[in-house]
Amino acid sequence: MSEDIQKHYRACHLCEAICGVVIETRGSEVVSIKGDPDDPLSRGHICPKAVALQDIHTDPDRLRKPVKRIRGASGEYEHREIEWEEALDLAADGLVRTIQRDGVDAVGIYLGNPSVHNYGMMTHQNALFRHIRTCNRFSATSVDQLPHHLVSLWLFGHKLLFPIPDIDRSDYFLMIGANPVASNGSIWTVPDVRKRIKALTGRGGRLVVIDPRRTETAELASEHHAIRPGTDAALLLSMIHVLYRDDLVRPRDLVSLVDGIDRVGAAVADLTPEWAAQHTGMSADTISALAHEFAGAESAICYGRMGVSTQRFGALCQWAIQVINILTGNLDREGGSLFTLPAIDQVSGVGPGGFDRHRSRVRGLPEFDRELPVACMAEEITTPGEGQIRAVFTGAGTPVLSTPAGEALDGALEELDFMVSLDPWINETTRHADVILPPTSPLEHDHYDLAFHVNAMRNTTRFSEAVFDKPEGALHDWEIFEALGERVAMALDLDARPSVPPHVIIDHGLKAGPYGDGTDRALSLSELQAKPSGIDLGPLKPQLPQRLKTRNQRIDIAQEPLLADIDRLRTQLLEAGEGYRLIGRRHVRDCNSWMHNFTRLVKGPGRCTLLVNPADAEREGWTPGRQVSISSGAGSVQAELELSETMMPGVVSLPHGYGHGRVGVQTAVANSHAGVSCNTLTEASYLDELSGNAALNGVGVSITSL
Ligand SMILES: Nc1nc2c(c(=O)[nH]1)N[C@H]1C(S)=C(S)[C@@H](COP(=O)(O)OP(=O)(O)OC[C@H]3O[C@@H](n4cnc5c(=O)[nH]c(N)nc54)[C@H](O)[C@@H]3O)O[C@H]1N2
Ligand SMILES: Nc1nc2c(c(=O)[nH]1)N[C@H]1C(S)=C(S)[C@@H](COP(=O)(O)OP(=O)(O)OC[C@H]3O[C@@H](n4cnc5c(=O)[nH]c(N)nc54)[C@H](O)[C@@H]3O)O[C@H]1N2
Ligand code: SF4
Ligand SMILES: [Mo]
Repeated sequence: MSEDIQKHYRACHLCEAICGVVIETRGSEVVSIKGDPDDPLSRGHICPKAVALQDIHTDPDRLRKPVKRIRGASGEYEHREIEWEEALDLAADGLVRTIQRDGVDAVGIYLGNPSVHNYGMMTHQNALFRHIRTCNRFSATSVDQLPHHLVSLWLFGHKLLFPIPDIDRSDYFLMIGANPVASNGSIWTVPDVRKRIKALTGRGGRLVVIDPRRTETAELASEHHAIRPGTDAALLLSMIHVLYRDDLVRPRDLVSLVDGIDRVGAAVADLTPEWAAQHTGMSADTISALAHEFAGAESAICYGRMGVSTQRFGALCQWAIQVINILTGNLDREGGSLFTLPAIDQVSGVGPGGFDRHRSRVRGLPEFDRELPVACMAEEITTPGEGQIRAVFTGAGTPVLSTPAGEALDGALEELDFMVSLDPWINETTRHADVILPPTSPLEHDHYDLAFHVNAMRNTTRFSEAVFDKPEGALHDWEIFEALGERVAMALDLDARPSVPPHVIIDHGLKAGPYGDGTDRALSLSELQAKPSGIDLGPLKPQLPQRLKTRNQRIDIAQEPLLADIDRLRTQLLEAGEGYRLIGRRHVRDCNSWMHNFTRLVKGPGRCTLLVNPADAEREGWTPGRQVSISSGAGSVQAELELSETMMPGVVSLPHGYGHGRVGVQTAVANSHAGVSCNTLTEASYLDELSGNAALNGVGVSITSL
C-alpha cells in the first residue's frame, strides 16, 4: 500500500543563508526538496546544495552507531561498532582519567563550523564543557571570523554586534575578499544574493569587488579590481587617508557618538594612495576614486569577509572597513550597514567576549572568548610540560583539513593518550579518535537558527520540526553532550544539573526577547510552530546608540591595539617576498571539507585544481592539465594545473576542504574525489599577529611542473 506524501517546512542549515525549504516525504523517504516561497527571508531561493539534506540522511557511510578504534588483525587501526552505553562510558572515562592525572588543561577541545548550524550543540555544549574548564579550547573561529568578533568587541562592545550590509536599499557596495555568489554570504545572511546584486546594479547602484581572482561575484559587479593577496589593509587605510585629505569625513548622524576621529586621521596621515599602490598593485588614482565614490554615494556599504579576515592583517582590515562606514555616516543607516534585532537576542543573552586574558603555553598567543588560536593546537599537543594536551574532544570539526599546517596536526593527534569525536563520519580527523559518537541526522532533529538570525539582512524568525522520528536508541548532539556531562560530573564529584531540551530554551528566549512577552508580537514557540515558513519581523532599522554595548554607549574608533598594528603593517608589507601567493576558493557545491561524499555534489570535472594566470604559465612553460608540485615552508602537494584569466598574475588558487582518501577514512565517494589539502601548505606561524587568526591567504609558495 502506498503511503501518503507529507509536506515538511524546514530550514536548510548547510550554510549561512538559512533558506526555507519544503521537503516532501513518503514514509521514511525524501521525495523532493524545494525552496519555500513563503519564507520571508529566502523567498523560495535554494542553491544546488539543498539536496544534500537528503544525501546526508541516506549516506551509507554516515555512522548510525558509535564506533571504537581497535587494532585489527592486519596491524592497522579499524573502527568497530559498539553500543551507546559502552561508547559514552569509554568517552567519559578517557576525559576523566586525563583530568584526574594531568588537570583540565590536558584536555583540548575543538569545535567546528557545523556546531553553529546546529542549535542543540550551542545550547548544550556546556552540559559537558562546564566540567572541563580547560585553557586549551579551540574552534574554527580562528581560521575564519575572529577579526570580526574582535573589532565588534572593541568598537561596539559585543563580539556579535556585526554591521550587516543593507543591500536592498543601498546605492554603492564596496566588497572586499568575499564571494557570496559561491558562498551564499557569510556574516551576512543573504539568501539569493545574486538576485539582490542584480537589483542593486539594475537600479543604477554600483558593486565594486576587490579580489585577487575575478570571481563569480566579480562577474556581476560594476567594477572589479585585482589586489595582491594580504595587502588590503594598505588599500583600506589609504582610502581613509583620502577621506581626511580631501575633506570627505562626514559621519552624519554618528557625529555625536564617535570618538577618536582626529587620532585616526593622524594615524593615517602618511598612508597615501601612492604608498598603497606600491603594495597592492592597484593604482593611486583608482584608490582615490574609490574613496571619493564611496563618500559621495547617498548610501554605501563597505564589507569584507574571508579573504580579508584570514590574512596577516585581518583585524586591521575589519577595523578599517568599519572606520570607512563610520567616517562616511554609513553605519546604522538604511542602505548602509545596520545591526540586527533578532527574536532571540544573543547580544543580550551571551557575554560580550574578551581578549588576551590568558595566552597559549608554548607560543604565547592570545585567547579570544576563552579560545586559543587553533594554529597552535598541534604544538600544544606535542610539546611536553605542564599543561600539555593529552586528550582531545572534537565536535563537528575537521581541523586536520581545515586548519593551518594540517599534516602536523594529523601527526599530533596520533600522539594523544585519548581522543573522542562527536561526528557522523570517520574522516581525516575522526579517524584518530578512540571513540566516535555519531548524532542523529539533521532531518531527525528540530532546528532553530540561533546564530544566523543575528547576521541576517532582515529580521525574521522560524522554527523547524524534525522531518523524521529519531531512530530507536539514537541520540541528538545535545543529548550526547548531556550524557557525557552527567558521566564526567559524576566521576569528578561535580554538580550535574539536569537541563531542558533545546526547544524549551528557544521558547524562553523568544518570550524574553525583543518581540516576546509584553510586546505586540508576543512571540513564543507555539506561534512559530503554527507558522513553519517563518515570521517576518521587518527590515533592519537604525538602533544607535541604544544597541551599543560599550561602557559609555559611544564608539571610540581610535583603538590603541589597532593603531599600534599599523606600524606592523608598514614593516611587514615591505618584507613581502618574491614567488607565487596562494589563495583559496569556494565552489557553490562544496561546503568546507564535509560535502564531498555525495555524488550529486561532486560530479563533473575535478575541482581541486591549481588555478594559474595563463601569462604566468606561458612564462614558466607550464601546460594546462599537467601535474605541478606546490611547496611552502609547511609542506608540498601535487595538483593539476588549470589556466584561468580570472587569476591575478603571480597569484594561484587551490580550493579548501580536499585531501581525502587517507588510511582509515570511510567516506567512499569523497575518497574517490580525494584532491589535496591546501592546509598542507598553510603555515602555523603565518598569522594575523594581533588577533591570532590564521593567515590562510597570501601564503608564499613555489611551483614546479612535474
Ligand atoms: N559553496 C560554499 N559555500 C560556503 C562555504 C563553502 O565551503 N562552500 N563555506 C561557508 C563558510 S564556513 C564561510 S566562512 C563562508 C565564506 O564566505 P566568503 O568569504 O564569501 O567566501 P570565500 O569564497 O572564502 O571568499 C573569499 C574571497 O576572498 C578572496 N581573497 C583571497 N585572498 C584575498 C586577499 O588577500 N584580498 C582580497 N581582497 N581578497 C582575497 C578569494 O579569492 C575569495 O573570492 O562561506 C560559507 N559558504
Ligand atoms: N586554507 C583554508 N582553510 C580554511 C578555510 C579556507 O578558506 N582556506 N576556511 C575556513 C573556514 S571559513 C571554516 S568555517 C573552517 C571549517 O572548519 P571545520 O569546521 O573544522 O571543518 P568542516 O569541514 O566544516 O568540518 C565539519 C565537520 O562537522 C561534521 N558535522 C557535520 N554536521 C554535523 C552535525 O550536525 N553534528 C556533528 N556533531 N558533526 C557534524 C562533519 O562530518 C565534519 O567532520 O575551515 C577553515 N579553513
Ligand atoms: S544557499 Fe544552499 S546551502 Fe545555503 S541555506 Fe540555501 S539551500 Fe542551503
Ligand atoms: Mo567559515
